[in-house]
Amino acid sequence: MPTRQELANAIRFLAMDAVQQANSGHPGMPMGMADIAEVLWNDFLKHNPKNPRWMNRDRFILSNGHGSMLQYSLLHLTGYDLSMDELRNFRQLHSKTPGHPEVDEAPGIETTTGPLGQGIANGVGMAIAEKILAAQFNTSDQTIIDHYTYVFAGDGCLMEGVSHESCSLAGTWGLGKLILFWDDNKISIDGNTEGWFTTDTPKRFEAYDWQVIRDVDGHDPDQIKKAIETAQKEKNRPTIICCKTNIGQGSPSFAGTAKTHGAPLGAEEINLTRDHLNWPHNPFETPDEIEKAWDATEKGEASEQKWQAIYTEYKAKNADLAKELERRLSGDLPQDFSSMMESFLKASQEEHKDTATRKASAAVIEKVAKVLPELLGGSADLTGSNLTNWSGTKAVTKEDANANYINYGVREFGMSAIMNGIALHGGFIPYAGTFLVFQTYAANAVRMSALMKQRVIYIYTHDSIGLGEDGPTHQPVVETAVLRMTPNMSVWRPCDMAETVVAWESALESAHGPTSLLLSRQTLPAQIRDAKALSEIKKGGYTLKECSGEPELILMATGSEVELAMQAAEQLKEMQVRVVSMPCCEHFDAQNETYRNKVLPRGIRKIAIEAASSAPWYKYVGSDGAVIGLDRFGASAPAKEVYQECGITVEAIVDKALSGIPASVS
Ligand SMILES: Cc1ncc(C[n+]2csc(CCOP(=O)(O)OP(=O)(O)O)c2C)c(N)n1
Repeated sequence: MPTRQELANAIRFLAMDAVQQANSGHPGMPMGMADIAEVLWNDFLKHNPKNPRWMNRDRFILSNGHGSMLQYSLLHLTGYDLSMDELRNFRQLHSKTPGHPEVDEAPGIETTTGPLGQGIANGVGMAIAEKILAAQFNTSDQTIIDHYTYVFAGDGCLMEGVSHESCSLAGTWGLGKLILFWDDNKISIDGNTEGWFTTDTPKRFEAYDWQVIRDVDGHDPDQIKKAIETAQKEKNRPTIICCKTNIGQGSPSFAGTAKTHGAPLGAEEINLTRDHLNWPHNPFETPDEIEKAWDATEKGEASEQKWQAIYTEYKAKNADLAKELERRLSGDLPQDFSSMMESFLKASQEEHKDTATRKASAAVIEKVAKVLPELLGGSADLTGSNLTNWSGTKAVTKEDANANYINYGVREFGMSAIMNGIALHGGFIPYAGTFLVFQTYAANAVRMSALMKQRVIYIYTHDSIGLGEDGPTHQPVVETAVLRMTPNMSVWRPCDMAETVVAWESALESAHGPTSLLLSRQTLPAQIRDAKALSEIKKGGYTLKECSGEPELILMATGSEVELAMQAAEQLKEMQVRVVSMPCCEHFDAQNETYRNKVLPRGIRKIAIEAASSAPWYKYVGSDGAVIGLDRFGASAPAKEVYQECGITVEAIVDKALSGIPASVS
């Protein structure tokens, strides 16, 4: 039987060899955390390498994702479908081993990590998802959802503010099955952290109401094992295991220094390390007996089968619950969902009621939440403004997780990264709100939702200068454009109730990507639509008001500015003016060319109106068109006056239309 040290050394050498071969990467962290990983994966982690999607697997997250070779080595060694060739191809194009772990590339990667700190927040999201799902589906005599979430994190992750936001919440929620390993090696890129990270981390986590296990020697398997056992015994608090480690452990010349953090050790040093650790094997060669000892396929199958037996019984006793659980985990909406939404859309159009689109969104939530128990709502302390709650809202508490709403507190970044974790866990469609202007606080987590193609629904209310008196600190300018420029993100800015219904439906049906719903604080008039226009909303852009002949001018707008375009068209009676409502540019762009050319024919002058950065509109209006946008900060005053001040008015549209002067911005 190989020793634990030898098992851990297998990780060390794979990491060193792969980084050397790629001539880039981070060997120090995998070498430093190898012993911790060895104990966790061999003695505790419940997983099945042959079925990485097993619903009750423990979740493992490498928040310090730069140490990706640690995770790739573990996946390879334990028997996931990740060959040695993939390790040889570390960081190469189209390999399953990109520089940082990416979900859906290698099997067994639970989340994409690399932006430090967010992995911890993803872990908090997965752990709260587990707790809620367990409360909803376990019965008094059968436990089918019951897994741990293990997170590895370094000093960098803990320096990041998002770790505070999310770990504070984890303590409040009492996430007893969340276990965080802190790689306390006192090294980050700039060197020894004594100049920039002197926080008393154990005290910090005690203040969050975590169980803190201090001073564990991260190279002593017995101490690590004992710490994990202690962590598992604590049911009501998350645990942080503070592991003292040596970055680059095993490297005779560089261990303990920043030199091992992010560069190959070099052939000479690797050879010295081979001698030092008594590892007489070639690069990428792991001796059979060590490979065998690592192989977790049999143990994994047995573990899943044991669970499967319980689940089979559960299914027999609770057929409906099991069916619902499977539906929720598959991400499918109930069968009659789209027909329900179709009738709802028709009724909304017929009702023809003026409303703020945030209120329209609340009405949609009220309708859909009743049939979608997977909806897990929330707000960053703006529930009364975002209107993200509904009559059946029940907030998650430490004592009662059988709930559907999360009061995230004032933590936009944490909220967004936690929602990513919830979506990745499965069983939920997370949505949550804040003001659009605070989107930038959370921007990198929103970007990660898009990169990971997760169904996360962002409710961004107070979407423009139309919010009025709160002034320019609260009035978004660039956010809409930035969201639109984000790949895989759908951005809807509806103009009334009917468009809000379609926006929500699209967000819910968008199983492979996030959606941002940009909603007005102020009341907007309901627009008149015939059946054709109503059915075309989902195309993202459509003719809302047609002229009698060939249009001479097309006014295009979104959200609150659609009404300005409609009024301007009224005043421009002498001209043939078409009004196009464009609630979702991404959906419009995805239509075929015939449709796009029909709505926005070439050669016809176009003016786009939106109270946000003008940049996204030039591709539509062309060189002879114009954009009436907002390329300045707003002002503090009643909404109407701010619109006047910023030059986004019916008169400005009419002037621009009549002047016929091409392409200038307000
Ligand atoms: C948000 C974010 N900022 C910066 C980086 C670049 N970066 C990668 S690793 C690292 C230092 C991390 O230090 P630590 O967590 O102590 O890792 P170790 O040196 O122990 O490997 C930095 C700044 C990043 N990946 N994410």
